[in-house]
Amino acid sequence: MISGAEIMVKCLEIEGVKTVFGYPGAAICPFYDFLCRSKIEHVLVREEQNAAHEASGYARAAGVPGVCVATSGPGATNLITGIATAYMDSVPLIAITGQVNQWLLGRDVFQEADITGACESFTKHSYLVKNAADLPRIFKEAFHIASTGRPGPVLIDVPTDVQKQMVASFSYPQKAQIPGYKPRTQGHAIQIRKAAEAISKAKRPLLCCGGGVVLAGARTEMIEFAEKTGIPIVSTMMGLGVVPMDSPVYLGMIGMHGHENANRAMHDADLILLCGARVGDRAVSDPQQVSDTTKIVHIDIDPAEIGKNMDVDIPIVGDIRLVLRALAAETDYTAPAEWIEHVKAEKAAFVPKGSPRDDYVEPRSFMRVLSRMMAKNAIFCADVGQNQIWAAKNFNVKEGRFLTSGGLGTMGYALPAAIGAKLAKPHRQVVCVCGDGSFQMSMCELATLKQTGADVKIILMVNERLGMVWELQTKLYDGRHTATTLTGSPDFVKLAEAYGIPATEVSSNAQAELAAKRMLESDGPFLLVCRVDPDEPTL
Ligand SMILES: Cc1ncc(C[n+]2csc(CCOP(=O)(O)OP(=O)(O)O)c2C)c(N)n1
Repeated sequence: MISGAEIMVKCLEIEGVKTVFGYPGAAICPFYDFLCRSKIEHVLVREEQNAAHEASGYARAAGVPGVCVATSGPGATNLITGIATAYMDSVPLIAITGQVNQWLLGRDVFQEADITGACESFTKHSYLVKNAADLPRIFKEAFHIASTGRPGPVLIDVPTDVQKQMVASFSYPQKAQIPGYKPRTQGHAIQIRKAAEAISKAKRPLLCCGGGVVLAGARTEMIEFAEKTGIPIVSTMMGLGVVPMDSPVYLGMIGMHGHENANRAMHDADLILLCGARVGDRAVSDPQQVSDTTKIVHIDIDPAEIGKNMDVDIPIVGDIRLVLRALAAETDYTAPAEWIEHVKAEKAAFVPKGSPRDDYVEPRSFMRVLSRMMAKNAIFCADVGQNQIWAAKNFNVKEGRFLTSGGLGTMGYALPAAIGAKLAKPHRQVVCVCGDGSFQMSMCELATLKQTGADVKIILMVNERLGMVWELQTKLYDGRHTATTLTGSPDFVKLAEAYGIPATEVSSNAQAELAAKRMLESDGPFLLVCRVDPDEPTL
C-alpha cells in the first residue's frame, strides 16, 4: 500500500524534479512528510508568491517546469500573483497546493479557498484531485501540459484526505494521453511557402522576435535566418537576449520604452515576420495601424495568439525553431542593400541616453558598464518600473538571459526569480536589479538567499520613489504626485547586513563601477545600493 502523499513525491522524482520551492501548512503536511525522505531539495521561501517566482526563475533558466508548493487557503491564494505572472510570460510551472478534506469542501471551513476556481483564468489547466489513484495520471498530464505547446502553469490541488488515502500500488504512465490536446509543432507547408513568396517580394522586411523564440530555443535558427537573408531583427522585451545588442543583424527593442530606431524600422517595414511575439500594447501601441500598411506573417505555437492583437496576412502555427528552419530551406532571398543600409544608419545614429555623473548613479550608463563587466552567459533579472526599462534598453544580453515580468509586470519579481535561476544554474553569474519599491515587495527573500547561500548579486536603484508612476504623474497628471513617495524605507545596507549579507552604498558612477567590480568578484550574495536621481527619466 502507498499513500497519496508518497505518490506525489514519487511522481516528482520520476519527472526528474531536483528542487521545489514552498511553504508548508497543515493541509500539505502529509506531502512534506514524504518530501523530506526524498533527494529532492526543498527551498523554504518566506512568502508563497516568491515560491512561484523562484520556481519561475528556475524554470526559465533550466528550461524545465519549476515546481512550487503551498498549503490550502492563504498559502494557496498567496501563490496566485506568481502563477498569473508565469501564465502571462508562458513559463512552465507546476503549482501544488494542499486543500481541506474533501468532505469539508464548499463549507467555508478553516483555511478553505477555491484555488482551482480562483486560478481558472491564468492556469493552462488545473486539477482538484479526488482520488489518490488518479495522482500518477494527473502528474504525468500536468508536466506534459505545462511544458508542451505554449508553456504555462498547471495547478494541482490535493485535499488532505487524498494525500493520506492509501492505494494498492503505484505505477507511473509512460505517456500523457489527453484527448484534444495536440499542440502543432510543424508549420503548415503551404503557409510556409506563402511566407517565403511574400518574403521574396519584400523590399523592407523585418524580423520581430518575442519571448516565444526564447521558449522554443530558436536563438540559433533566428540568427542564422537573419544572416542568410540579411533581414534585420528587432525584439520585444520578452525577446531580449535572443540577439546580442551589438550584433550587426539586431536593431534593438521595440515598444513604448524601446529604441527609437527599432520602432522606426517597424514603421518603415513593408513585411514583418512576427516570431513568438504576442503584440502586447507595450510593444505595439496600435497594431491595426501597422497591419494596415504592412504585410504580416505571424509564427506562433499558440494558434489563439495569431490575429488576437493584430490582423495577420499569413498565419503559421508551429514551433518557431522548426518553422524558421523550414522557411530558410524555402528561400534564397537577400534583403535589398538599400533597406539594410537605411536601418544600419538609423542604428548608428541612435545615441544612447544618459552619461556618467558624480552626484548620483546614472542608471542607463551604469547598466551599459555593468553588462560589459558581466560574464557572457550571465542571467540578468530586472524587476518592474524604471529600473526595468533602464536595464532593458541598456543592458547587453550577450549569450545569457534577461528575465523580467514582461506580461503581468509584477513588482517584486526579480529577486526571487534570480534565486530560482541561480539554483537552476549554479555555475552561471546571476545578477538582479530592483527599484526600492519593488525590492520592498520581496526583501523577505533575503532570508531565503542567506539560507540557500545562492550567489545572487542585487543592485538596488534607490530613488525614494515609485519612480515609474512618479514619471507618469509628471507627464500625464500635471505633476500631481500622489502616493508615490517612499518614506519610511529602511537603511538597506544595514538591512542586508542584518541578514548576514554584505552590502555597500554608492552615489556616483565611478563608485558604482568599482563597487560592482568588487561585487562580481566576491563569493556569495551581495547587495549594492545605488543612489539614483529621483528625477531620472526612463527615456
Ligand atoms: C505588484 C505591483 N503593484 C503595482 C504596480 C504598478 N507599478 C508599476 S511600476 C511601479 C513603481 C516601481 O517603483 P520602484 O520599484 O521603486 O522602481 P522604479 O520605477 O523607481 O525604478 C508601480 C507602483 C506593479 N507593476 N506591480
